[in-house]
Amino acid sequence: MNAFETQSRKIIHVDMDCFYAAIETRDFPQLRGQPIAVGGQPNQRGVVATCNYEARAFGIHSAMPMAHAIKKCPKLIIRPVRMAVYRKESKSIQNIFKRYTQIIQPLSLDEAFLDVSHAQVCHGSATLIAKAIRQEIWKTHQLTASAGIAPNKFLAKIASDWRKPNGQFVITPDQVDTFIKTVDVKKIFGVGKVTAKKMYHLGLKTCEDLQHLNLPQLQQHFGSFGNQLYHLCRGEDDRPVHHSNIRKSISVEDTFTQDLPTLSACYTEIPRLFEMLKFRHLKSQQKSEQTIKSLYVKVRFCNFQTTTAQASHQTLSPESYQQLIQKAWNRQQLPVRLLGLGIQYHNNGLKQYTLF
Ligand code: DCP
Ligand code: MG
Repeated sequence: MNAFETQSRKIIHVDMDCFYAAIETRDFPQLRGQPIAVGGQPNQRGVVATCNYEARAFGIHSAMPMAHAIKKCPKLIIRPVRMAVYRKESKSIQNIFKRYTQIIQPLSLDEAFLDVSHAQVCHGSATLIAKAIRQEIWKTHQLTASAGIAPNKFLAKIASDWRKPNGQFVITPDQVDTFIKTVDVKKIFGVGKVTAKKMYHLGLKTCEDLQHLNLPQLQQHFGSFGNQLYHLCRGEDDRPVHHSNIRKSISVEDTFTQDLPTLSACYTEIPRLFEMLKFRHLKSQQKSEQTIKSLYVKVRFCNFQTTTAQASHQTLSPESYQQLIQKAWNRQQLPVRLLGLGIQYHNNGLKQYTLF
């Protein structure tokens, strides 16, 4: 990603409000206005998956044992988890996102990141897109969603919590410096209970406190996480939104009208196939930058048996494919009816951080 793109990205984080509980009250309107929790029964050591705001007022929250929840609120209505229903709703909500952008990364059934940097709808305004999406979810599903709009994923996720429920919050690029200073270190992904405790002991409560430490100091206290912290506490996060359309691999192949009789006949086909592959690779790089993990070939012999060979490479070269074809061909040494060349990509970005 180049500097221009990093600066100008527009990311939306959409998070449904009390997702499972909201579906329950929508489908069973007689429950409206009462404290309800979705989850397992208290006598079966069930836990709260989620609960509505009426229940939250009693101090009930996700992951709390249901037995504990019912003690806090004896009138609590417990609804069983209807996973199939929630999944269907989730899928249908994701279809709404697709009308605004193709770059969608669902994080769970009720949350997703959307990259709308290049979206044309709503005059390209991320604020208006978020509003339109939320309105459409309400109109078609009678469910409310909250959204955060920011130049990156980290900030967008924080922002979506700011006006919950049924609201949205925008952090413009020029507001990042001021905004991030007040953010609690616990909001930083990767900072779990243990790290948060350590930070509090060091007197580090906000991102501003973290900013006072230089990179070697952060590394000294937090090891390899220090480098990420250095950027995150400044509101910097260049992780791309990973849409499922991102290709994990691309390939080209050709079936020949006449079998290629020898290995050297196979070699003569490499330049043409290689050019086709290179073209597709470059085109795919324009959509999202991905690094090459390995190269592979597919060889189908005249007896219809197919074999593949693969090797780790960081760059494309016809020579690498020649070696792979030789390796695959040697297994049968028969005339060849189909040849394919392929590239496997790294799952970039995801390996860098693990969210949740
Ligand atoms: N969930 C779960 N177990 C948890 C946390 C969540 O099963 N420990 C499920 C139930 C939630 C859904 O995932 O409805 C989404 O989780 P959120 O944390 O986004 O919680 P909600 O959407 O319920 O509430 P909020 O309005 O705070 O987003
Ligand atoms: Mg939610």
